Amino acid sequence: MNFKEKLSKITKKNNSLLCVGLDIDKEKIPKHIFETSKNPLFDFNKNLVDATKDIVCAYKLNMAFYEALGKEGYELLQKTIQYIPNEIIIILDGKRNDIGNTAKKYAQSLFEILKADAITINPYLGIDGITPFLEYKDKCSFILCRTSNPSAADFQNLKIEQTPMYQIVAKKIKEWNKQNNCGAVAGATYPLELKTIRNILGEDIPILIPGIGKQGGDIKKTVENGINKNGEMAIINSSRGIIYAGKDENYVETSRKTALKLRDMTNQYR
Ligand code: OMP
Repeated sequence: MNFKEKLSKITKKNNSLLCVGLDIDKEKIPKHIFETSKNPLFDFNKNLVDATKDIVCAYKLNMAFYEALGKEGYELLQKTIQYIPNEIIIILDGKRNDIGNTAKKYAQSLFEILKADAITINPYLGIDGITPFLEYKDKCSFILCRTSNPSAADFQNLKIEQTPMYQIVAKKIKEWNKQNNCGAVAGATYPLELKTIRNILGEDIPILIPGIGKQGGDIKKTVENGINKNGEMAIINSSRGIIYAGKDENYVETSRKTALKLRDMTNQYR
């Protein structure tokens, strides 16, 4: 099964566009877990997966949070990936890219060693840095188009012959999608840009949309502007807003409630 088939299947099964971001942070995890568990970080992830696996279409693991833990983090990343049920999409968010020779190693590491279904990459180096990722036909490469952060416009809105850079990237993504395995990243915090990106990409290219929850993106606009005509092809991510929603012994229930509410709200606007 290729990425899009897998995405469509799980989106329908769990009736969900929601992606939970497992961005592990020792400072933010409820303190009691360190007293009650021998494996607190893995147990934290495991409990969140158990509590949300019937209401999400994807989990996104941002590599920075795992790499910052050193060897322990790499093992945690692998163990968490293994624990996530096969039917759910795993996105490894490293925003990688480099010259072709090096990009090939990044692609191998993410798709073959870590077994991601999808990854995030940076388009700044152009097509030869992107090709090694697109060689994995059954996977998906989400290319940064218009990011959610406050200074995204520094470069992404610069105009080149009247066209903002992020729109040029969106057009390129469409052109690069010959094997049906490109996606775009567009932040929920910029719904107008998101709408423009969906219009450029058409119906078939998935958009990974972070920026809901802690970054304050508007859910209604995000869904309406990000989905295709079938109400699909948008993966809406929230990390801190869900996984650190609760701070006490009941954190798992609190995270589930928060995720369920977000899943249902997104469905309301599909
Ligand atoms: P929260 O703000 O905690 O929901 O986390 C958002 C997650 O999405 C983090 O892992 C970010 O690194 C990531 N992200 C953005 O926030 N903005 C973007 O434009 C792109 C990403 C991403 O590629 O996932």
